[in-house]
Parts: sequence; C-alpha cells; structure tokens
Amino acid sequence: MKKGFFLVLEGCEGSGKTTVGQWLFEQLTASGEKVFYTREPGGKESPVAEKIRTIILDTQNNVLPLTEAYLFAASRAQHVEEVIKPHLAKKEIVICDRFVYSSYAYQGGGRQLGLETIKRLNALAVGDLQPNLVLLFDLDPALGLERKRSHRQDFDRLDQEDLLFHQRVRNAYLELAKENNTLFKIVDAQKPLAEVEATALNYLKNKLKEANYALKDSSY
Ligand code: T5A
Repeated sequence: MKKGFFLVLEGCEGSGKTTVGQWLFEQLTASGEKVFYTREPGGKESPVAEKIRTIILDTQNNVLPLTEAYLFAASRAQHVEEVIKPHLAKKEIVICDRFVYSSYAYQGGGRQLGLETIKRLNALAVGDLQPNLVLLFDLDPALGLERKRSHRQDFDRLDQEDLLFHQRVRNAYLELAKENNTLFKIVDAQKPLAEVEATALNYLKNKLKEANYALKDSSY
C-alpha cells in the first residue's frame, strides 16, 4: 500500500534550504505529485505552533536556553500531530524545512545543552515519526550569515548569536550526519545553486525509489 514520504531539510543560517526546498516542491508538483511544504518552528496550517514561533524568534524576548528548547519542542508537538502526520496519512510527500535535528544542533550543540537532554525533551513531541530522508545543506556559517545579511536586515534571536555559536551548530550537524549516514545526505551548499538543486533532487529521487514510493510519473 502506498505510504507518505517525509523529507526533512536541515542546515545552518542562509545555507539555502528554503530556496532549494521550494524548488523541489515545484519540481514534484509539476510532475503531478501531491506535495505539502511546511517549516519549523511553527508550521503551515498550525496557528498554535506559529504563535510559539513568534515568542521564540522575537529579539525583544529574553528566553533562557532550557525554556527555548521546550518552546521548540512544544511547537513541534503541535506541528507533528496537527499537520505532518495527517498529511503523511494522505500519502503525500511532506517537505519540512527544519525538524528535530535543528533542536539537536542549535539547542544541543549551539546552546550546549547536550544532545541527550534535547533528545529526551523531544521524545514525546516526535514519538515514532521518522523521516525517510534528511538533506543537510552544509555551509561555512560565516558565508551563510553573509548571504542572509545581503538579502535581509531583520535578524531574529538565533541569527544574532555569534559565529562560535553557529560553528558549534554546524559541528553538531556534521556529527549527526556521521552517526546517521543512511538517513542523512550531505549537500555541499557552497556550490552554485543549480548544482545544489540537482544534487538534492538526485538524493530525493533515489530515496523515493528505495522507499517504493509510487510516483505518478514513473519516468521521474
Ligand atoms: N531553530 C529552529 C532552532 O534553534 N531549533 C529548532 O528546533 C528549530 C526548528 C528559524 C531559526 O530557529 C532556529 C534555527 C533558525 O535560527 P527561520 O527564520 O525559519 O529561523 O530561518 P531559517 O530556517 O534559518 O532560514 P534561513 O533563511 O536562515 O536559511 P535558508 O533557508 O537555509 O536559506 P535561504 O534559502 O533563505 O537562502 C539564503 C540566501 O542565499 C541565497 C538565496 O537566494 C537567499 O538569498 N542562496 C544562494 N546563494 C548562492 N549560492 C547558493 N547555492 C545559494 N543558495 C541559496
């Protein structure tokens, strides 16, 4: 029986996840697939998770590290039950821009709360939900922040952290990818955009095949 397919996009600030994610969404949709695009913190179709997002990212808020970790997990608990699972149940391809691995890397690594603490704290929010594929867009954080700076002025509470914080995030991501090398595929996000998109699409196609996901366009 056809099942849904859960794709997660991860990476440091300005690594190109959103740009490439939108492009993948358009490619799949154009070939007739039913695709749902969402993001964390917050989530499409989840007003409660979006309200939590606002609290987390507001630069005016003094959110302590543990509180921050709980807020991300709370937003995720709502998003998983209210949005992700129902769309997967409809056998759709769900593309999620950031998921629990962001908490492992940012709160576990960046904030130095530790991976085990963040895993425990997220266990109930995630339950048995497992992505089919995690694409990690790897980029030197200095470059990513520069990209972001050249396009936007409004840095949120996490963006504003210093370079050392973002380097810890990147190291935590690379460590996760090394430990879960079947689930994670690393995409070199420093390459020109067209090359990054082609690599991401290639990994996705292979995983869709491996998961026996019945594509509408079998030549895809
Ligand atoms: N967070 C999130 C946690 O700490 N814990 C958690 O559990 C979760 C879920 C969310 C923040 O919350 C943190 C992480 C974040 O700090 P957000 O506003 O949702 O913040 O933003 P981000 O997900 O961080 O998205 P960004 O905008 O920072 O980065 P993207 O999506 O990776 O980058 P993108 O696609 O917007 O690209 C940035 C710019 O680079 C260009 C694009 O055109 C764009 O202008 N670009 C390229 N340029 C050259 N070459 C390429 N290959 C390029 N690819 C993209």
